[in-house]
Amino acid sequence: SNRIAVVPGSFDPPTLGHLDVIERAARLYDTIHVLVVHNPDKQAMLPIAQRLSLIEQSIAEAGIEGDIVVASWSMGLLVDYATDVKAGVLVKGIRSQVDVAYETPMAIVNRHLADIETVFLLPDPAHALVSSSLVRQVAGLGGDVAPYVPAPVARFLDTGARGI
Ligand code: COD
Repeated sequence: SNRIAVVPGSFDPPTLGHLDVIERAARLYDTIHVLVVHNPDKQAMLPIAQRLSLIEQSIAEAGIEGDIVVASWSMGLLVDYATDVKAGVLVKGIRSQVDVAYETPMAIVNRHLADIETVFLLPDPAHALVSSSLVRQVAGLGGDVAPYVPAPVARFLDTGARGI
């Protein structure tokens, strides 16, 4: 259905940019599935279960309303999950030309594979430069990530998640 959307990502860790996309997608669709997907192109920092828990806490603490399912997926194609939950749309954020280049072929393949449309949201300028990889770098070097991430993520990264 076009009233059900999947908002997929690595969310490693979830950032304020992610939360902005989630909040806006929740306003656009009746039900959204925030889906944590393992990205084989990236070296992971947090286990999937930890990312799930941080997203759930962040959504709750930000008071984001709507029918929001948080789940993870490692069983194959992203569109297989979307088809399973009867979602007709994937929602992604586009920060730059780099994101456009990365997302365009995936959007075309996902439409051909399963007739799933991809809807792109432009970021809020306040969060346009925030990325999980930036947060991983700053956290790894002992810097303060509080300006870039929801409070539950900042607390978690502060209290020893850096593997010390
Ligand atoms: N502002 C707005 N949007 C943002 C921001 C920000 N500051 N930061 C990130 N976003 C957006 C990203 O553009 C993306 O849309 C989403 O939030 C998630 O970002 P990440 O970095 O957590 O996740 P990615 O980019 O690693 O994406 C992982 C996916 C699993 C979604 C991606 O790899 C994918 O779609 N894979 C498809 C797997 C598959 O089925 N392959 C076969 C067919 S192509």
